[in-house]
Amino acid sequence: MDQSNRYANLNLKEADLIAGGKHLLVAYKLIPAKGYGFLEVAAHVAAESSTGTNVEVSTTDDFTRGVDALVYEVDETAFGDDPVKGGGLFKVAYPVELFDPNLTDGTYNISHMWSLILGNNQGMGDHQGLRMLDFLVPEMMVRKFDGPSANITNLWKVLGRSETDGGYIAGTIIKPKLGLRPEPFAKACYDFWLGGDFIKNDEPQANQPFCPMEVVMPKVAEAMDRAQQATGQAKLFSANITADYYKEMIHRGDYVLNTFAKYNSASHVAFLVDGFVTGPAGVTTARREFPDTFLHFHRAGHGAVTSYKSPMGMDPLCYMKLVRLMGASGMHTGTMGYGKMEGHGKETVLAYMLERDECQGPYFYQKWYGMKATTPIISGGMNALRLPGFFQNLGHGNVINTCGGGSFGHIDSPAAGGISLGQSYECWKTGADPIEYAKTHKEFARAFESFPKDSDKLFPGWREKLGVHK
Ligand code: RUB
Ligand code: MG
Repeated sequence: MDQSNRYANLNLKEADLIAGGKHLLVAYKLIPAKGYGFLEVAAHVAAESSTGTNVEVSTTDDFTRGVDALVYEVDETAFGDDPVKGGGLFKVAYPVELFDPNLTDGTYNISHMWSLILGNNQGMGDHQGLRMLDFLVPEMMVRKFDGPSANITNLWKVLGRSETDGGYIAGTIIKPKLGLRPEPFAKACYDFWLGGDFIKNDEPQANQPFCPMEVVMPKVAEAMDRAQQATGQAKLFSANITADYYKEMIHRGDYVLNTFAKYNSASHVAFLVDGFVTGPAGVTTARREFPDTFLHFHRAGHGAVTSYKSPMGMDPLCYMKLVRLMGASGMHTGTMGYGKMEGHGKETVLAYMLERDECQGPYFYQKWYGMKATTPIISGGMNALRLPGFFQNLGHGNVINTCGGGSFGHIDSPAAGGISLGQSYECWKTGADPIEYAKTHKEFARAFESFPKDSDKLFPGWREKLGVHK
């Protein structure tokens, strides 16, 4: 049934909708299934995502019609006819009345918003692809989401740095991903902390029988204390507290904080939550139960909905916006084409959307009205050689970066790996030529020998220039 006479109004002007502040706007890419018209399917999306279904229902009244979501802009050929990347563009205006304030405190919740704007419409049979490209949240809604309570400024404070421009946080992920028992795990932490700032649990490291949390965490806390004494510097640990049940998550969080508190280091702890698999409920549990602890949003699994390989799901930018609204302190943005995960250089907007108070997205200019920034976390196949190009592309280095292979793959030691990361940042910040810089910075220089494939690609002729003949 073509519902475009009810769920589309192409006379509405976007500028008026934005000025009115009473709608949440969404831009979608659509490939209709064979035999269906573009506007017909777009209108079905608006219906299915608001007041309608695929047929007229007798229970609809005038009030119901007043809160219909409406298609207000259509460009059927915007992206061409490629079966994955192609399709047309349409935009929908959702009245704010459709969204769900909490019973307890009137704040909005992402679970509901997500299921409305990218829920049932994903499974509709009359399209071959429906992907959310961007959305605009009006001020009255932005102000009623939790947003972050902590971010990189809290970590800079612990590290004794400037709280406005504290610079790069050099981190790692304990590798191997699984299979370390408590002693070797804590040793790996200590060895890295001799050279770097921040360690995170790899996302599957939890409470396995070969490395129980209640055995390994005390050892990690003790290793942190020793590393702090050995280096005279503060160190940070992001502990995985992901769990299905909120009480289990809170229990893990309390346990970790109490364990580090024995060394006065509770503020040196962040909580890693696999926010894609726990969903907003898991993230909000951590955000609200532990507002003083940096909430590290790891996004394992997100590719199932954000990959550019799919005509479905949402662009990563939308995911960043959802995560800032939820209140994560830090969020993985990928490496913008410089590491091993899918991505490209123009994705700097993912970081800017998290950090800035106003940011131009691909379709909408989002204002955050003073909501705290979410810190970009750069991770996935990075090392000291890849970082200068990354910083250059992003334009700054006020990020957390975790290099697992890039630290534990350094040929000298994990500490040398950690030092090489900090040197790489200094090299970029001072505008030095990486080869010249390597001549006087041993750990950075040895990164060239540790990752020769990258060296060959990024710095051709490096062997001759650095006198390496092996
Ligand atoms: C990286 C790693 C992280 C991924 C996540 O290990 O284990 O979980 O970076 O990716 P390594 P993303 O540094 O050895 O590659 O940040 O894209 O979500
Ligand atoms: Mg990982």
